[in-house]
Amino acid sequence: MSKRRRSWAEPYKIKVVEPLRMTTRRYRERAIEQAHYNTFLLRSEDVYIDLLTDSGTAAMSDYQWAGMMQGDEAYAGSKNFYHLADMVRKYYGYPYIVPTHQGRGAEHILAKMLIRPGDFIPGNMYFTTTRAHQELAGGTFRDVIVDQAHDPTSLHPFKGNVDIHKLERLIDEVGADNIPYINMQASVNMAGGQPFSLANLRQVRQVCTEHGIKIFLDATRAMENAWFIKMVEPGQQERSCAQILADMCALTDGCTMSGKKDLLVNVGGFLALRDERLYRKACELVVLYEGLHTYGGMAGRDMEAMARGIEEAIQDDHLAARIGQVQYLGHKLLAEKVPIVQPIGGHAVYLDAARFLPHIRQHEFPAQALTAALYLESGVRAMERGIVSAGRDPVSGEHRYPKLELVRLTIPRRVYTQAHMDVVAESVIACYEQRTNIGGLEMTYEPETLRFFQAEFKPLAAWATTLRQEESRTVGYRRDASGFKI
Ligand code: PM9
Repeated sequence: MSKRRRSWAEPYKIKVVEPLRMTTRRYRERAIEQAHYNTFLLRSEDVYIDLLTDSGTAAMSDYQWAGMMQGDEAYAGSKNFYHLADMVRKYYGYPYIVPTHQGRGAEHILAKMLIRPGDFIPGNMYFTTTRAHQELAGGTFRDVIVDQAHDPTSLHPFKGNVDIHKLERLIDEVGADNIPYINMQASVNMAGGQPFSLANLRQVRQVCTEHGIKIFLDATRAMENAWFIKMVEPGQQERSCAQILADMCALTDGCTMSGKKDLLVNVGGFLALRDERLYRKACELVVLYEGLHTYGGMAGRDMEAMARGIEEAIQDDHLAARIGQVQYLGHKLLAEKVPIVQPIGGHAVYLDAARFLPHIRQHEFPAQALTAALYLESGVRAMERGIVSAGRDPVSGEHRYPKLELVRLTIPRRVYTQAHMDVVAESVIACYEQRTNIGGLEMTYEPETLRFFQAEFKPLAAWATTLRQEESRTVGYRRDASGFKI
């Protein structure tokens, strides 16, 4: 038999399709101006290929849709809740679950239960909603991720790892009594979708057990993290992602979950716990903020889709194709020397806006400007993950200046084909070739919390002039004998 490497293909075929709309450059100029240069404020109808997020954007299977028809919409004790709880026990191993409307609902309840004003919460890099809930509860987030995570060029295979010395230093500095838990995020989002290793999690467990500190896993993309462990960590290659996920969870005290990512559903989340006393407290809080403890803001049909999604999402062939598609796009960009975060992560390719647009200073929002430029170029929608997302320091009120100034091209699960990835790569490369024409932005409206969602911008004077000159260029997509062209 030939030893030649064989291609992988998606482990499904397509039954239902949703048409996409192409637009002209002139149309997009108006659209992005009306959206105040913030891709969150665009109408989705005006987007060609939507890589804003992998959150709630997956295509469900026929098995999941069939489950939607079996929604038990009883106020209390829906059979779908029990199915979901069984699946969480089977694959994640946590005995207690409290459904929530999405991940931040679980983060809110966890923070309210465990954080006292003045506490410190270490984590392997911040995530926007996670840190916001920690701060709302009176806590302070402390970053204990390895330094390599802040370097987009470092090829460290586990850039999601905790730096154990940083964790121990924090314990020495503030005292274990003031650290209710460490937040251990899988596939670290703001670092580029970077995994942690099982060996690192074991070390964290050891330190936390010594000091009586809990570990809460942000399991939003834990299955994708498990895939990287299987690929890279010594001794894990023959194991299934399901076995690795079980090991990851066994080392933790519970998890918060946004089911909108790994779990192939459009809405929903949960908080999972080992401790019965904490579970009872969470049940009290969920009825205040989300809904009864057997639905927590989700419809019965949505819980059924999630229960079925868990079974599908943990399959090795699904994860191979999902992450394979992300890698495919990343390698296309690397081949053209476009600066991206390496290693390529699990759910997205991250453009390194600092190296892409070195002429734009960070306080002129280079990553935000690049998302606008990419949309103008081709109708591809991406998300800023830099200074705008980082927000302001609650004490000093100053911008936080993150080392990473990134644009995230986030791939929804089971939605786009490799041909879409080719178009995206061509669009990014076209922007890269014209990068000196892209200018900075000025923020004209700034919400107090999670500003990236609704902030408004306008181009700085120099770029505004270039944009006006470009107005005569009505490029868009058109078809010629060789296919679609930009
Ligand atoms: N992540 C994302 O696009 C959606 C909202 S932020 C633009 O990446 C982690 C690691 C996440 C996450 C959401 C949440 C919150 C928690 N942890 O959006 O509330 O990536 O379901 O989850 C988004 P929900």
